[in-house]
Amino acid sequence: MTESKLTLYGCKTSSATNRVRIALRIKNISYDYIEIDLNKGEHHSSSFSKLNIQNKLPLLRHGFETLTQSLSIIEYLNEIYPAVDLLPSSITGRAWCRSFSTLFVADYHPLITRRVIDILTKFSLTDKDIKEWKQQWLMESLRVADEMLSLRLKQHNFCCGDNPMLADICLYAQCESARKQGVSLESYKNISYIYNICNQIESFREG
Ligand SMILES: N[C@@H](CCC(=O)N[C@@H](CS)C(=O)NCC(=O)O)C(=O)O
Repeated sequence: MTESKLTLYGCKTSSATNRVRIALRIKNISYDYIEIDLNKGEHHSSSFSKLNIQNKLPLLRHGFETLTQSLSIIEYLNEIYPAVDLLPSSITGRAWCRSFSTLFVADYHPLITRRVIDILTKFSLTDKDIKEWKQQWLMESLRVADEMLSLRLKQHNFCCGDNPMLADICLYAQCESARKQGVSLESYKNISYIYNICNQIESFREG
């Protein structure tokens, strides 16, 4: 099964796609990439709807399997390519790593997605209102994450120890979204620390 071709459908502006691409690069997995341009609405095309009824990115095809949800995709990749583990070895470590990652993926990122912004726009919100909406949820996510990290960064460079893992990937992708929306990371000391280290690692930087 691991020999089957991997194809990732994503968009270069998509934070959820970014998570999966970072994981693929850290694990040095080769894959084909198909760009689905969210700006052009290509995720609503009938051909893409046939692949993902939810019309969301990313989507991974592996052999006959079609997977959605960035977190599940990364966990799947982690299981079929176990070298360079993206989860801690202890049970509590794994639980914390998943919990921290889910904070972004389930609680905060959905609030600033295109489908939500499209609805807000229908309620006559201005561009300025929308920007403030996005910034407020990005800042709230960073505030919570920074607090959660304050107890953990005493001896380590990354969220879960000495190597970048799922939690760092999700944090980094959220930081990239924040920066694109003009949110400075400077006041989030723990996050800035990890972000700057990750930024020196090629797998994290877009490419
Ligand atoms: N929980 C999903 C979120 C997927 C998602 O919302 N992706 C965005 C791009 S970052 C998307 O496809 N947006 C299209 C839309 O909101 O209509 C995941 O982590 O994969």
